[in-house]
Amino acid sequence: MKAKYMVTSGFLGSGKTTSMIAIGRSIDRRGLGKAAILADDLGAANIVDAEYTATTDVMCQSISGNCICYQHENLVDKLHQLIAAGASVLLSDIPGCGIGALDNVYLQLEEREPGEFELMPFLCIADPERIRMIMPEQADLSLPGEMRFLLDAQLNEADLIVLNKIDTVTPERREELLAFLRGRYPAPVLAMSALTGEGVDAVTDYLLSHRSPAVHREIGYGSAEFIAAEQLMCWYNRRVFLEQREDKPLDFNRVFLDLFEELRLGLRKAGGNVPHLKMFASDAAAPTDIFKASLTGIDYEVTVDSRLEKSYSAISLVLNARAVADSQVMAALADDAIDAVAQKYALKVKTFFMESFGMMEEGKGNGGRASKY
Ligand SMILES: Nc1nc2c(ncn2[C@@H]2O[C@H](COP(=O)(O)OP(=O)(O)O)[C@@H](O)[C@H]2O)c(=O)[nH]1
Ligand SMILES: [Mg+2]
Repeated sequence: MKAKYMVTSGFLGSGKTTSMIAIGRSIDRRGLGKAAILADDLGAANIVDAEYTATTDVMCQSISGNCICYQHENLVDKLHQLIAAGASVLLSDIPGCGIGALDNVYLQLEEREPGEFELMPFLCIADPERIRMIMPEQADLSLPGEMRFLLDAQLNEADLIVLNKIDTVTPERREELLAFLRGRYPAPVLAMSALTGEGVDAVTDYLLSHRSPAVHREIGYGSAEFIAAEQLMCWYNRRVFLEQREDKPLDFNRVFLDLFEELRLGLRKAGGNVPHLKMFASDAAAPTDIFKASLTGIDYEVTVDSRLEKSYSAISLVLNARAVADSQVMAALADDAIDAVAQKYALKVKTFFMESFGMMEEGKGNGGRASKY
């Protein structure tokens, strides 16, 4: 039987990773196939989503360095590896600040690997809080107005829209949000909570029983508005090893939550924001003891998805920020935030990996710029 393949889009923090895990579990639990997740992100390595997904019971692989839109051969290679390992339903995401995967992934697969995969509906995950920005109220969520273009284009690109996080809204509000989405976008709209599982089986059944028409939709990919939005974003990935100076056991949950607060303060001072800031840490000996948390904007509470049960005298932390800030400003304020908690908890900090880059910034690769003079 041909393997099924799906791409999930949706704004930063809307719940793409959580949804793929929930959908994957729904498939595996009900014996509808063998699910596998291909976690995609920008940056070279040390990606929270990939680290976290690997600790779940769903089969997974990661693809990093760039969006799956721009690495066709590598994508096809990874999909074949998952199929060889027994997967029959392949779920992958895109990094959450972008659009264009319908053309760059689905249409490319149809053209270059005809008949190889059965393309499931191109899914867009919508967050009840975030879509307030594009609803008539035009809510100001301390994010630049340019982000509205991305939210809108992602929803226009979809074959299926899923309103996620319905556990966070009243039934009346849910109906309002559904009516808005149904009135504005061409795709059918379903609702679920990837967290509680409500509606997940119905979404999964829809995805498994429908196919993507895989036709181009004009959504302004590459337009001036697209570039204006992308130019505001930076990616920051870091791995640090934190060691208590006297080798005393420490509750690292507290350290990480303080670090979130330091980063929030730094971003606020710099006039920036962070649509998604994630941290992951786990026990080296038994990766069942996990810290995983997200902040989806400086005005929100931190969501702790998993806390460490045990104390440690040293632990390795992966920190990913998808921020609205200059990349060097982000790097500097992250340094300050880490210094502050290191001082508070008497920690020695060893950085094993760090990268910080603007989405459209020059200087990421080789090559210089000729002087204008
Ligand atoms: N309350 C609630 N939180 C959710 C739900 N789905 C995801 N989240 C949380 O939202 C945050 C971002 O989720 P994630 O899957 O990492 O988003 P992504 O950036 O789109 O991949 C995490 O803290 C999740 O636990 C949901 O259905 N309900
Ligand atoms: Mg994710």
